[in-house]
Amino acid sequence: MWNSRPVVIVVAPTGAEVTRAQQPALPHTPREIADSALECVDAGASLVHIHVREPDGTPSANPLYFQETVDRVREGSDLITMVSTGGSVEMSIEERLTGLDAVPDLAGIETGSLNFGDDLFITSRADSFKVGALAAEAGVPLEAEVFDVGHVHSAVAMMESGQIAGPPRFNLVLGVPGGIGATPEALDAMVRALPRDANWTVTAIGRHQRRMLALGLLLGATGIRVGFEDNVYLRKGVLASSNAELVVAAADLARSLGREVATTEQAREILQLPRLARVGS
Ligand code: KMH
Ligand code: ZN
Repeated sequence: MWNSRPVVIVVAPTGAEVTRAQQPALPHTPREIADSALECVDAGASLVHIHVREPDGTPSANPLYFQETVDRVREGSDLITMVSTGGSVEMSIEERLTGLDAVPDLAGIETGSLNFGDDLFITSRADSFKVGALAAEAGVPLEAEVFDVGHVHSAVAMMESGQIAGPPRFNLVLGVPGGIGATPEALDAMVRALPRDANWTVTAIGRHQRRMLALGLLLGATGIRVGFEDNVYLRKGVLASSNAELVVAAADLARSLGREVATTEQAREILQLPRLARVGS
């Protein structure tokens, strides 16, 4: 299903796993994370996927860091703010929920568990229900972060039963060691499991990222994701100098394949998120 709509470019500036030893430009503080996201606006990003860290780079669940990051992004742009409730493999589900306090435009929700490299990344059904209920209470729309086909099935069931409020939004994450692979067959299997009217973004980890994003664009993905959370390289052997450089490359890729790049306003419409209420408008 070809998608003639502009593509939403998502930037994930820091994540929880990458280190400054791997990527010297990795942002740590709320100011650094927000500044890095803001640099990506002119490059073509319309949505920022937020994790926060301690100043020394340790993954953090401090709600004040989420609040400061969201506030800074909103002060400087119309970017859609999305907080992770995946956090890091070390965090309890309670810690993973703290980003919701910032009342972002969107939050992720995990709908299953997997091996995550050498670690376990556990999200029980009860955990998902907790995230779904708290997001509903806070009025924060959700996107399912799915790492395998079973997670898609579980998310669909939770959407149908109302535990995850609609409309259906998915981020298909390919290539986590322990999750589904970054292959055309894997992407096809994930897409086939989606509801017909779903919005879906492609995220791919590591060296197969570019071709999987390209394939997603050709198959009609709503969005593609780049940023240091997923890949620190611009191309083989060349570290990216910034998240913005990765967004520029993603936008070039989209345009080269016949997809326009969504503005923040278009992205809100595509993802069925409320338009921004600006003072005086
Ligand atoms: N850091 C991973 C364990 C998400 O943001 O929803 C979880 C993650 C997924 O990054
Ligand atoms: Zn994440």
